[in-house]
Amino acid sequence: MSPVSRGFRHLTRAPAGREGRLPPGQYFTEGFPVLSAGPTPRTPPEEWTFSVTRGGQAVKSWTWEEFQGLPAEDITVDIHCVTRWSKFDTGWRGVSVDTLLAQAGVDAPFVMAFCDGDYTTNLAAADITGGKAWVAFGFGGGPLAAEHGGPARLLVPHLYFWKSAKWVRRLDLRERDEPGFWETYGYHMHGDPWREQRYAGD
Ligand SMILES: Nc1nc2c(c(=O)[nH]1)N[C@H]1C(S)=C(S)[C@@H](COP(=O)(O)O)O[C@H]1N2
Ligand SMILES: [Mo]
Repeated sequence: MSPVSRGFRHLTRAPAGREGRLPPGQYFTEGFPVLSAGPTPRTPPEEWTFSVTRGGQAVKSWTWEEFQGLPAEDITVDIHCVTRWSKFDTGWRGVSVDTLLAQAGVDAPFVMAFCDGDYTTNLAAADITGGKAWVAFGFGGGPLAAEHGGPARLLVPHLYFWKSAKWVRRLDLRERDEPGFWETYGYHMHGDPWREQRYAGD
């Protein structure tokens, strides 16, 4: 689903005893493929902000320094790309979306994530609240590499990984669910790997 892809060597079955962690139609990889629909944006920290808007109206914004001061968590999760690779036990550090929305003091049933580089993806608010999603800025004990979405990306591990928007800069809360970048090209509006919601109609 992307013009840029590498690291697909060594797609295998899950290691013994861990088969149950592989959703249907997925393969196990120890690598960490990079999937980006365009060039890697590089926003310097002093220009970076993260914003929550509602219906496009400004609600709350954090500078990089302010964002680093928010309570952060270490997260270890399996991730599943719709191109069929899954990676187990990935270790991240980030701020819970619950924390961000609580500080912003807003609520709505749907969210559109906006990124540097014009990528978007749609999510139900219920899929990114209740301890299910983070804005992650760390990976593997260090900063998040630019090709993997640094300085910060959305992490929504229970949905296919295209919902985990790299270089995320804004969450817009909205009343209606509208398709983002890949969803416009026929990918599923929800994207649950356990229900194999790859394409519209799945
Ligand atoms: N901004 C942005 N976010 C993105 C993408 C992208 O092209 N642009 N690709 C998505 C897809 S299809 C996947 S599988 C993951 C890949 O993340 P990775 O490159 O860190 O493995 O990022 C998702 N988030
Ligand atoms: Mo993907």
